[in-house]
Amino acid sequence: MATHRYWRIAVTNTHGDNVVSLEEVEFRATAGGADLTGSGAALGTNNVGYAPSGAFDNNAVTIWAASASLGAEGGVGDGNSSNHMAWVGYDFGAGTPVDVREVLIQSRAGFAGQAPKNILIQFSDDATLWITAETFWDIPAWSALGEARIYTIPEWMDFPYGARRYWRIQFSDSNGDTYIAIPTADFHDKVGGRWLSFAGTASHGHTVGGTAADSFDGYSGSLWAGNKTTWIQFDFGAGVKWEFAELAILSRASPYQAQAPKDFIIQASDDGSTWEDRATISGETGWGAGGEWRYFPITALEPPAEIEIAGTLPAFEGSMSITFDVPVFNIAIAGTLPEFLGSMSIERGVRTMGRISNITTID
Ligand SMILES: [Ca+2]
Ligand SMILES: [Ca+2]
Repeated sequence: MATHRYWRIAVTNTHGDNVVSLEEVEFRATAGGADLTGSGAALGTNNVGYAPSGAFDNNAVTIWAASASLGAEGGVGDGNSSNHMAWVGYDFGAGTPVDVREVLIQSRAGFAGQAPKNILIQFSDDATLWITAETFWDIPAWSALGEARIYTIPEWMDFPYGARRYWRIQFSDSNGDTYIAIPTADFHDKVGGRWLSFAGTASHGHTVGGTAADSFDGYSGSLWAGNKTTWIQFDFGAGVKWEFAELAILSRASPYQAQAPKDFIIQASDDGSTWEDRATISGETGWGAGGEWRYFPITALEPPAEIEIAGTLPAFEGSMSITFDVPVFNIAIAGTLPEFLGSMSIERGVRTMGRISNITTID
């Protein structure tokens, strides 16, 4: 249960139009539950004369619409850093935060191209820092008649174990050139995901052309280039963390294929100074002449096991061992440990995760 004052739907691509529009949005606490909106205030991007309130008035005739210049390259960006994303949301009011677990989206009749294709469901406590609760990519085309669809939001517990604020690409070699050039580098929260570096700060170690922001803008028409042993990184901002599933890189087209990266390490950090390696890529040669997308998997960090002993250990003689094949970082004993002879050890070994209860005999 995680309640928040503000919730929104952020759209990073449509089904072809540079304007996104919706007839209605409902935020719900449970599947099929009542719409939580009504007593608060609508908010969102409002730049084409269709205010966010049109999405929350229970009237299909009124719409919310906003320009987002989304169509240039499948919504991954258009090179205009201030104009990537449109969003519509709701302020549930001070002191009355809500936990949204289901969202209904009603598309606009007659304007299927304005229906969302990539969306993020986000929450905030101050309407400034927005945390992404769930993403939906490559949403299928919507009926031209207008259509209501339901999206389920998982319970928000915390950032994933390996989520980090800073992500970096540390290069060590190119495909033959003195420099590496990167038109597009997208970190994806899921395999096949989409551009997410819409809010934050890019930086680089060295440049001979462009800035790292040109690599992280989701737009192939701009690029950063620097020496082949430097780095580019993205700071997603204070309070925001991501655990990524893959890095997508678009190489530079002919005659600059030699500026594609060959060897590099994907790194993550919480403070921008201490880095952990998340993926090591080597021997990436043969990039296509037209510019080529390649996708590099990033393995999620597995959290250490956490275990709770909830039962009462009986008195016994002999020894008892509890073994794990992963590091154990927290053991909570909620029951009573009796006096016993012998020894008890907790070691790495056969994996047992979760709660141990109903302990009767241990020999
Ligand atoms: Ca409406
Ligand atoms: Ca670019």
